[in-house]
Amino acid sequence: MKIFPESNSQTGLEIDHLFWVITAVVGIAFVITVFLFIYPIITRKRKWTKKERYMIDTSHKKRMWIYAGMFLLLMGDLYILFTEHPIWHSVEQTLPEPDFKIAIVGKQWMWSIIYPGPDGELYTDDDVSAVNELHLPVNKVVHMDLKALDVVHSVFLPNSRFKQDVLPGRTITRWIKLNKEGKFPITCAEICGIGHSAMKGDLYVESETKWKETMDKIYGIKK
Ligand SMILES: [Cu+2]
Repeated sequence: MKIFPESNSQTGLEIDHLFWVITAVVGIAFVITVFLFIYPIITRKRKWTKKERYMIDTSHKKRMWIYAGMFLLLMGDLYILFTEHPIWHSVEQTLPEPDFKIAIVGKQWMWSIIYPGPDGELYTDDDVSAVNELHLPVNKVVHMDLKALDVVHSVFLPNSRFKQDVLPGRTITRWIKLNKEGKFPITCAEICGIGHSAMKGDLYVESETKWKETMDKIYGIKK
């Protein structure tokens, strides 16, 4: 059964793995909890008119069951914490050296992609902007300066499991490294007005040679 869209990054696969870890741990806790609620009801022999007490007695032996449950829950939470922390750290708290830098600006209702131009530097005179069309090289670290012009938007690359809110007046730099060539969707994941659902773009992940040709085309360089 396929639940997630095809992944195009290593980070994406790690996040998927994390999803299943959390689902399993929380799922087991859920099943045990529901069982503990329902089992006494269906095996109950006393009259329904009698008021029930939570605990019949508070002996040490009975309390041990409560402590055991709390301990298991704590272990489950710690397991999730230690599994997710390295992924969180690499996604959110590190910024590896970039091979390429671009800026994505969200506005009602489109994505403006700013390429650095032939000099490779963003925010210089030769920058070139495109609408809803993002071309990135495969297996390269890309830094993205994410911004919004008018209201809050959210850059969502479902295949990369990447989502970042963008706010007017603020530049958020995130990194991404894609390992699969192809065409993937870019969408907005924050209700941003009447045209929100139409705020879509295309992400093209290309081999280095193909990508360089595309860049030359976008920059208007004839060979
Ligand atoms: Cu939007």
